[in-house]
Amino acid sequence: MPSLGLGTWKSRRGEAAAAVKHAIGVGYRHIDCAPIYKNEKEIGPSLATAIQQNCVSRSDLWVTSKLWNNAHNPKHVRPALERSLKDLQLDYLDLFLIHWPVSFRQDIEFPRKPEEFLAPGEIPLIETWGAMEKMVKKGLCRAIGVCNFSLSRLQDLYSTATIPPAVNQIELHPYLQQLEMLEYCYKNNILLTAYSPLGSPDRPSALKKENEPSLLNHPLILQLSNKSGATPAQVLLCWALARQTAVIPKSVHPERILENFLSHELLIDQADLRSLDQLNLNYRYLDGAFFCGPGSPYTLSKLWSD
Ligand code: NDP
Ligand code: 1BO
Repeated sequence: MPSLGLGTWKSRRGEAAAAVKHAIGVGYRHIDCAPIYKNEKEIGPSLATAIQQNCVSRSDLWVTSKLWNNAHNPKHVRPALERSLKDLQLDYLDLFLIHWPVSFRQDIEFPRKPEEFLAPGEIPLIETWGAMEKMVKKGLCRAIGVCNFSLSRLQDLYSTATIPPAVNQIELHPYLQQLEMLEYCYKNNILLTAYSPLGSPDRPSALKKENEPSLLNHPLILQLSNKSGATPAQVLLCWALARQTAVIPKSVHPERILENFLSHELLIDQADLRSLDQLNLNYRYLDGAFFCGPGSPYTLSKLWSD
C-alpha cells in the first residue's frame, strides 16, 4: 500500500473529482474512499479517465473503500461492495475496510434515535468479517481490514479470523499516538493508516468540541517547520511516515495536494521529529460521540477501551 494517500471525506461534489485527478497527476497512487463520503460516484470517472489515458495503470493504483455501518449483516456485504465498485468504476478494490465497529439497521444511514442502532453483538463482527473474507476469495477486493478498532477488538479479530486484518485505519497524530497499538500492529504485520493527521479542521461544527487543540498551529510544530523549511502540514505527515504508518491527508486544493505529497521526499531530522512524541494528549478529534448519544447501545468507553 503506498504510504501516502489522498483522503476524500468532506470533499464535496464539484471538488472531489478534480482533487483526485490532480492527486494522480502529481503522483498519488493511493486514494481513500467510502460510500458515506457521498462522492464515490464523482471519484469514479476521475479514476477511469486516469487509467484510460494511461496516467496510471490500475495495478499501480491503490483504492480503498469501506463498509458502512448499515451493511454489517453478512448478506449485505457483497451488495455494498458492488455498489462502491460500480460508483468507483472499478472491478476490484485494493482494500475493503469495516468503517466502524458500530452497527445500524439497514434502512438507516445515520441514526437519530436509539432504536435505529443494532445492539453491539447483534451482528457479531466476526460474521461480517467472514463475508468480507469471501469477497477476497471472489476477487472483488485484494485485502480486507478494519477502521476504528480498539486494540482489544483488533486482537479478538486477529485471533479468530481466517484472513487476518491487513490494516487498521485509525486516528493518529502527535496528540493521539496510540503506542500500544503501534507496537502490536508492527509485531503482527498489520499496517496502520493514520486518519485525520492534520487534525481534521474542516469537520462539521457538530463534530467539534469547544477549545479543541490545534495541531497545525502548535508552537513546536511551527518551530520545526521554521527549522526544516517544511510546512506545518509536512512536518505532521513526515512524523506519521517516520512511524511507518500510512497517512491519508485530505485536501481539495491543488497546491496543498502537492505540498502534502512532497512530504515523503523530505528529510527532516529524525531527532527533531521524535521531539513531537512529547505532545501526546490521548486526544481524539473524532471520538465517535455521535454514535453514543442518550439511549444509544454504544458508549465511548466500550468503543475505545482496551
Ligand atoms: P485531515 O487531518 O486530513 O485534515 C483535512 C483538512 O486539512 C482540510 O480542512 C484541508 O483543507 C486541510 N489541509 C489539507 N492539507 C493542508 C495543508 N497542507 N495545509 C493546511 N491545511 C491543509 O482530516 P480528515 O479527517 O479529512 O482525515 C483524512 C482522511 O482520512 C479523510 O478524508 C478520510 O479519507 C479518512 N478518514 C477516515 C476515517 C475513518 O473512520 N476510517 C475518519 C476520518 C478520516 P482543504 O481540503 O481545504 O485543503
Ligand atoms: C462519521 C465519520 C466517518 C469518517 O470516515
